[in-house]
Amino acid sequence: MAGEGNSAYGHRKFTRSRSHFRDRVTADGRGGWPVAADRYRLVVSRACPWASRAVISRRLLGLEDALSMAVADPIQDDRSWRFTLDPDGRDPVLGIRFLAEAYERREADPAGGVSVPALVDIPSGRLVTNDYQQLTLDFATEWTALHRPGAPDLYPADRRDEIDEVMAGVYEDVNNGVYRAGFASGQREYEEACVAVFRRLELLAERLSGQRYLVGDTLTEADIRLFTTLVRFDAVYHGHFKCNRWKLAENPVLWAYARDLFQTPGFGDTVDFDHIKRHYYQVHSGINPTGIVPLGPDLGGWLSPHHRQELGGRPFGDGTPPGPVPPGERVAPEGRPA
Ligand SMILES: N[C@@H](CCC(=O)N[C@@H](CS)C(=O)NCC(=O)O)C(=O)O
Repeated sequence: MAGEGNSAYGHRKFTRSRSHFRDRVTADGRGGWPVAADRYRLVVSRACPWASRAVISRRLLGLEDALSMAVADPIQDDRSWRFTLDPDGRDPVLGIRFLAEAYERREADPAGGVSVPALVDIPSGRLVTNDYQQLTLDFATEWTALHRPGAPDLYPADRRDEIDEVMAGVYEDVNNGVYRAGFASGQREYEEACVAVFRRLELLAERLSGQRYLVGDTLTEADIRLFTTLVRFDAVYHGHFKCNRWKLAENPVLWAYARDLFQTPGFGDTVDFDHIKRHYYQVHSGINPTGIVPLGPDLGGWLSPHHRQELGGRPFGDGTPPGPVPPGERVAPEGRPA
C-alpha cells in the first residue's frame, strides 16, 4: 500500500510498495477468478489517480454494464474508505459500510492496509485484487469478451514494449514522483523528486509536440496513466505537493494534450475536481494541518479548444468513442468545469 497519508510522515523517504493482493481475473479463470458479467464490483475513489485509471479504462472499454462501480467518499476516516455517499452509508451491492470489510473477509488484519482501486467478488464479498498496475491491463486484454462493440485496443500487442517503456518513466517520475515530492520529509528528497517530475514532463512535452498520443496514433493505456496525474496537477500537485516550477496550464503542449484527453468521452466525464481537492487537502493533515481547501484553480480552461486534432491521430483506432455516462454515474456539477 502507499506510504501515503500519515503513515508516510515518520519516514525520511517516501516509498510505495507493490499492492498486497495481486490475484488476477482472467478470461480462462486460471487463478480461480474467471471474467464474468455481474460477478465483481469495482470500488474506487474519484479522488485517487490509481483508481481513476480503472474508472477511465472501464468507460473506454464499455465495461459499465458488466462490472458495476462503487464510489467511496473522498474523505477517509480511521477505518479508511467509506460508503457514506450511499443511502444509509452502505454500498447497495456489497451491503458494507467500509471497504475494509471486503479486505477483512479476504484476510484478517490485511497487510498493506485498505486501498482503492479494489475489485471485490460480489457473491463472497471478498476482495480479489487491489493491484492497480495489473488491473487495467487485464481490463484491456482479459475482459475482452465483455467489451462493448467498438472498444479500442488500449494495450495493442505490437506496441507493448514501447507502451511499457513510456509507462515506466511516467510511473517513476510523474505518477509516483508527485507523491515523492509531496510527502518528502527532507529538503533534498523533495528537490530530487520535484526536479525529476519536471524533467520527465519536459521530455513528455517534447514527445507530444509532434504526435497526438504517447504511443502510435491512438489512445493507449499510457495516455490514461499520464492523464490521471496531469488532470490533478494544477488542482493539487502544484500547491499541496509543491510541484510548482510551472503549472500545467503554462506548458502549451501538455496543457493542450491534457485538454484533448479531458474532452474525449471516457476521460473528463469521469473526473470529479471536488472529490480530488477535498481528498488531498483534507485527508493529508500532515502537510495541510488546517484542512483548508483552496478555491482555485479556475476550471473553465479545461473545455477550451485544444487544436490537437491538427496533429492527426485516430483516438479510438478502428473503434468508436464510448456512449454517454450511465445516469447513476454522472459526476455532480460541483466537481465539473462550469
Ligand atoms: N494499492 C496501491 C495504492 C493505490 C493507492 O495508493 N490508493 C490510495 C488512494 S490514492 C489509497 O487507497 N490509500 C489508502 C490510504 O491511504 O489509506 C498501493 O498499494 O500502492
